[in-house]
Amino acid sequence: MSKPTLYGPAYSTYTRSVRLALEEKGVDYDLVEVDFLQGPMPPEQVERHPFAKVPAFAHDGFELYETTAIMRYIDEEFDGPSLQPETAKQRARMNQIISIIDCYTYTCTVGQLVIQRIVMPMLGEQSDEAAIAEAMPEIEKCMNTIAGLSAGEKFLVGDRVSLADIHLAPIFDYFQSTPDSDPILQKIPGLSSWWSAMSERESIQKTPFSSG
Ligand SMILES: N[C@@H](CCC(=O)N[C@@H](CS)C(=O)NCC(=O)O)C(=O)O
Repeated sequence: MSKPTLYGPAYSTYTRSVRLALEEKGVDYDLVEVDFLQGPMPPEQVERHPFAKVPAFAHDGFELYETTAIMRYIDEEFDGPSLQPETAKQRARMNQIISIIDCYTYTCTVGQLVIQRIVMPMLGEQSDEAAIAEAMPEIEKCMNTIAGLSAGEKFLVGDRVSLADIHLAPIFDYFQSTPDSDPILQKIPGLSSWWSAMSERESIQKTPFSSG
C-alpha cells in the first residue's frame, strides 16, 4: 500500500487531527506544508479543496477533503488500533462530540480566541479583546458540554483513545496555552485530567504546531 500524503500546515488544528489519526494508527505519511497565514490560500490547495481550506489528503490516487471523512478513512483503511469504539452507543457519542467540536467549538475557540490571542500578535497585530470577551461564554459552554458527555472516563468516549479525542486535542492544546483558559479549566478539572493523559501520547509529542 502506498504512503498517503497530507496537505496542510503543521499549525492547523484540523491538519493536526489527521496527523494524530495517522500517528495513532502507526501509518507513515508525507506532510506537504501549505501556508495560508502569510497570504491567500495557494491556488494548488484550492484545486484540492474547493472551499479553500486545509487539510486535503491523497492515498493510492484517492483524493479526499473534510477532516472527519479523512480520519474515518484512515481508521478503516489501515491496520493498527481502531479509533472508533465498538458499540453503536459509544460511536454515536463519539460522533456527537465531533459534531459539537465542528459546529460550535472550533469557531469560538480557534476562530475567535486563538486567532486573537495567539495569531494576531504573531502577525504583529493587536488582539481584539472585545472579540475574546464575547467568545469566552461560548467556549465555556462547549468545554462543559464535552466534559459532561464524556462522563469522567479516561478518554472522551471510554478507556481507549478515539476520533473524538484526536479531533479535540489540537484545539484544546491551543486553548490551554492561553491565559484565558485558566478560569474555565479550574471549573472543569476532568478536562485537565483528560489533557494530561492525551498530552503524554507519542502522537501528540510527534505533531508539534511548528514544523521548524
Ligand atoms: N470543514 C473543514 C474545516 C477545515 C478548516 O476550517 N481548516 C482551517 C484551518 S484549521 C482553514 O483551512 N482555514 C483557512 C481559512 O479559513 O482561510 C474540515 O473539517 O476539514
